[in-house]
Amino acid sequence: MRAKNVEFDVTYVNLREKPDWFLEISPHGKVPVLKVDGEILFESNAIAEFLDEMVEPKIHPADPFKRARNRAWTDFVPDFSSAINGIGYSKTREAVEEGLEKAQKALSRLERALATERGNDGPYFNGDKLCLVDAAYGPIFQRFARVEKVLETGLLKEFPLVQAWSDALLANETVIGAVPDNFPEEFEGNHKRRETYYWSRVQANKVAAE
Ligand SMILES: N[C@@H](CCC(=O)N[C@@H](CS)C(=O)NCC(=O)O)C(=O)O
Repeated sequence: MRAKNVEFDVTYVNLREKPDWFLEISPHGKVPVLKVDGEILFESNAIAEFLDEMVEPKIHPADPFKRARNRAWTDFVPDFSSAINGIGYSKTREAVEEGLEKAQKALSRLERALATERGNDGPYFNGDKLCLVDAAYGPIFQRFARVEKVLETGLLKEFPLVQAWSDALLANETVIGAVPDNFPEEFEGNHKRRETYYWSRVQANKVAAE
């Protein structure tokens, strides 16, 4: 919606204590849910495509082949996010190492996609403009960047096209503005509850800095 300059209100939901009104409107009990003109829509990709159909300028490709392949790469998001989030959610250094191996497989697929799909220098998935694939991957890179700042795995170094894509997304105002002001605290709180290795390193760094 930021990419489309649409006016909207956001209600953040505590997913550990889902309110009744939310459970009534969200068929899977998950966020995001979009309410527009009294109608309820759910599932990120369905919402994103709906918005792209309804509000100009379109950011999904006009060419049906390209559009289908864009959808296919957006369908890869759950696998990709599970591989990348696995690193941050690991509870031990050994688990981080295993997570890095899994993530490399997922990243090499994306590296190849960027090399073959685009036919230009980007920096976004389709070229110089943000598209729905970018909107789907942005939050994953954004979260991994916080983890990487602390764990310094160097994971993206082997994947220069993905690295450049991630850099462009992290610098994009639409992506930056997609998280609430208290995102850092929420992010750390989530890792504290999960007792992740990342969180233990954040604590160790704090002690070392004192
Ligand atoms: N396929 C869904 C996945 C949404 C999803 O997993 N949302 C998470 C937060 S990122 C959620 O609401 N989790 C709460 C739960 O599963 O109970 C989409 O893309 O919208």
